[in-house]
Amino acid sequence: MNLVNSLKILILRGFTKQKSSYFVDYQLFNTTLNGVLYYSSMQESDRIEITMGDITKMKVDAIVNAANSSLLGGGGVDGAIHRAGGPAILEDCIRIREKQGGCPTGEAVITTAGKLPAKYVIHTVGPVWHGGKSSEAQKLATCYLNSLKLAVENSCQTIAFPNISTGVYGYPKPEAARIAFTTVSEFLKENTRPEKVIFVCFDPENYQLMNNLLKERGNP
Ligand code: AR6
Repeated sequence: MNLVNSLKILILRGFTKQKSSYFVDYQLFNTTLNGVLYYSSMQESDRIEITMGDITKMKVDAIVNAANSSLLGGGGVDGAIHRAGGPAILEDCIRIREKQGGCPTGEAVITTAGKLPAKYVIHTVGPVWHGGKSSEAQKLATCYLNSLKLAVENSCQTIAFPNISTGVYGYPKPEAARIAFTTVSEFLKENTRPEKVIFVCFDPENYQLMNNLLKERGNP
């Protein structure tokens, strides 16, 4: 009996959908049987984690730096990454500057992570907050998007983000959190990689905001 004929005598009698599975009743010749079909119900929000702490300590494939266009380092998370990662990061940044100049707002570049536990640092330049009428939202979304694309191109399965632009650059935290969360969620919906995105918050307000967004999407 070939496959087509065997399928003709297998009649689906009904099914009930449960979380992650279908209970199926089917008829084979004169016998009614049942079985369970499992399927993956993983949502993009299952691939997002929120944590509080210092991003330089993260053992992930890539951590993202909230850099400035010069790529020569600065304060905040940028300063922390260069201090903890050592001179190899700056050397790579200088090589990139020699090739392409600096890094425009919204763009991203990748370097070694030097002495950090991560494999790479992805440096992106967030927008300075000027009141919201200078395409800040679109530029901030592009930072997340370009960092994710660069991570995928470099086979990174895990990536950690700080709350880009919410420090020295003055972006209002609630709006920045929503842009970060939405942009990352949409990317994960369309792409199987990276497997995991971690938002590493350094202050309780950002941590609370990000957690609220994750809860809105149905995660505990
Ligand atoms: N781990 C995780 N997050 C951190 C850490 C850390 N170790 N340190 C600070 N943050 P900022 P920006 C958080 O100012 O606003 C630099 O001088 C911080 O609490 O680092 O994008 C660059 O060179 C805040 O929520 O970056 C640029 O000139 C977030 O990281 C400029 O600042 C971003 O704050 C970029 O400004």
